[in-house]
Amino acid sequence: MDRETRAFAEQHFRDLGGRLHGAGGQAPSAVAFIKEPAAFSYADFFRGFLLPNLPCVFSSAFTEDWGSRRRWVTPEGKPDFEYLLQKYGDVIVPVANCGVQEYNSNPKEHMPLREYISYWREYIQGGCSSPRGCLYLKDWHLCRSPFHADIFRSFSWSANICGRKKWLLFPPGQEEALRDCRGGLPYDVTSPALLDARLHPALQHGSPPLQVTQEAGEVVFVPSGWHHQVHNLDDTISINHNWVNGCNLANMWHFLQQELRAVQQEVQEWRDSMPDWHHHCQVIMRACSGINFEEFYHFLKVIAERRLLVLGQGSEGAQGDDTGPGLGFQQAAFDAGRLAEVLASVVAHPDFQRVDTSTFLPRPEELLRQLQDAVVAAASR
Ligand SMILES: O=C(O)CCC(=O)C(=O)O
Ligand SMILES: [Fe+2]
Repeated sequence: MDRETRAFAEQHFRDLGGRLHGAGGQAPSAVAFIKEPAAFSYADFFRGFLLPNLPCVFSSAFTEDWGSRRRWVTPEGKPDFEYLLQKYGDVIVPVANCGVQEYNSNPKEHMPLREYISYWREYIQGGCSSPRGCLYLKDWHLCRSPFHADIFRSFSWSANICGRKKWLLFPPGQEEALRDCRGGLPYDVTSPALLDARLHPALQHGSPPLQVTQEAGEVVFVPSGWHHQVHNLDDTISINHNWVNGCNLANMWHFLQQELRAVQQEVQEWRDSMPDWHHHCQVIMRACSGINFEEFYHFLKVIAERRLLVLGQGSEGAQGDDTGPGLGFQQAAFDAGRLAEVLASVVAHPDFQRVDTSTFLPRPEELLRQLQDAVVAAASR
């Protein structure tokens, strides 16, 4: 990150004044397409998409030199089953059954990849149908993914190694119009049940989703908190990655607070009769969401300490290149500002104050002070 991008980003968050970035807002009418890798820098991505929290699609030129696009795919553009079998046949893979709904997801089983590929071949030979139903190999996606926003309100990218996908993307907040009369989100936004105004009373206030057809080699960027649903239009292999950075860290913290509130509401009736009710809420939250407030602090700490180290070396001593994606001084300074804002909110949260932090090193208040000092020191650099 260069100095100008950092100044731009810091101004962006000052203008937001603590509001969540990318929540609500006016939806764009189309998803941007980035054609030329040589004409597009990380700073362009940061300013144009990460900060305003908008989706985009990268052309197949961005993945041209990926080994997986050469080795996993036949000259006809189909999955190279022989290669995949030879290379990964014994690997145990998680497979979801798309025909069975389990809450807002699908039940999963585990099997060796060779068993999955033999199913896949049988499915293709059967004209995209199999007596075993529609099985979905998670991470090497095969079928349709139910409607969801990604874990912890992370950003994600998804690259098609081969095959095509249709994406339906809803800007943050627009999922509200899809809720049923009991407040639940749909499993499938294309289901005819959504047209029933008695079941989905708010639908008339919603707008249609942004639609993207992702071709082989293209990469879709899904911003933070955008609900989406994905349909495979072909035999498809994709590689996905999720991440959190300074731009969406506050969204993650907001999401964790919502998750805790949902748990607390669910077990409200035992609040007065259970001596360690708050602790149990943290335990349940961890079981449901994968993380609790203590672990979130640890997550912040690991990220903060690396930034503090880079800032401590000064703008001349930092290892990373300020114009590239690595952790240079300007990036560390921007991140420290975002971390300080989120950590201040964590430290002030009544439920975090109930967590026993006596063995945490550094203590949360101390880490906050270090971050705030580093932000002040870096302000003019
Ligand atoms: O490509 C798919 O099937 C779904 C990808 C996705 O949205 C996810 O893994 O979060
Ligand atoms: Fe997703």
